[in-house]
Amino acid sequence: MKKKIVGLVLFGAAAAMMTAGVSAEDLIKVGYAQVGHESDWRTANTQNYQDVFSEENGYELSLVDCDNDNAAQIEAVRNFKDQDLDYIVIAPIQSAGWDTVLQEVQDAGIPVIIADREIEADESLYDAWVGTNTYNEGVTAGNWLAEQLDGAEANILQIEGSVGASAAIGRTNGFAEVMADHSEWKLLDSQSGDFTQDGGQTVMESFIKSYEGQFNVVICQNDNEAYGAMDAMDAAGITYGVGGDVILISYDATHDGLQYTLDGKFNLDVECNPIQAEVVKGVIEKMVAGEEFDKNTLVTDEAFNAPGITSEFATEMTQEILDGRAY
Ligand code: GYE
Repeated sequence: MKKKIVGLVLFGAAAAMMTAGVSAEDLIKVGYAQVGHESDWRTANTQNYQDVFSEENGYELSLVDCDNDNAAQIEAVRNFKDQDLDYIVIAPIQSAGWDTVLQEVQDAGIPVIIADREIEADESLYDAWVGTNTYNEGVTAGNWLAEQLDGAEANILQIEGSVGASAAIGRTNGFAEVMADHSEWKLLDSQSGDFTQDGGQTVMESFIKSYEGQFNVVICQNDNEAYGAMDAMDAAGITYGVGGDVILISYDATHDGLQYTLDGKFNLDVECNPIQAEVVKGVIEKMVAGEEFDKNTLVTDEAFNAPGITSEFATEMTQEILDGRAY
């Protein structure tokens, strides 16, 4: 046992020496065109990339916060190409409009990994994709609602994510797929809150003006929008969550979202895992080594509901689950 520990210490020291010996030219240069800083999910995702693509791990990361500006993101990718970085990772703000710049990057011979969201482009224009299945997340929300309502009527308000983002499109379409089987459900309105807390609050305030007393389900396509919607409902004296007038469903399952789920303020939080950088690094390592890699890697998610709710589609939230979260 003692020997083993000594061995580990020596290995650690050797690894540190090796790291110290890595010159700047040896670092693998990765550009990450990040969406922005619109949500807690995004903050966790950025932090995860900074932790994983560290100099210690052999990388020089250029992370550009594109502030949810599609044109700025395309420009960032073009700059990465001009700087001749080794690998380019893109979390696409919009799903459309990528063909030209991807072709330019391909012509320059730089491998591209699409991460987090999806794009509407031919698969030949990028090398790999790593992300979550937001369509399935929408289906999960729908299935859970159907199970819980068990035939009762639903008058639904939906606050969508950013217009044109695959995460919003997927969640909207997945939920709509389930809704199509429920004539007792009515979607009163569905508007974009841009994946932000302010956006969620503004949309909810206007929903309350138009539909007060008429709705019993609110679906927010991320946790931050749900925090804004809660503020708007609090101000209007509308109760939500377990025992409330309104069933509140959210997506992301970031730390605070899960705390609200544990507290019974969210009925359901459908997870979307932001911890994806290690998977992207794995793909890049295979590319560096000239090994085969998966074209598409799905980061899996689950769903969590408030304590006391039994569901085939979600896990009951506990303090233990919350304590075990890394973000
Ligand atoms: O749900 C939201 C973020 O693309 C899956 O973007 C991601 C979404 C996430 O702003 O909070």
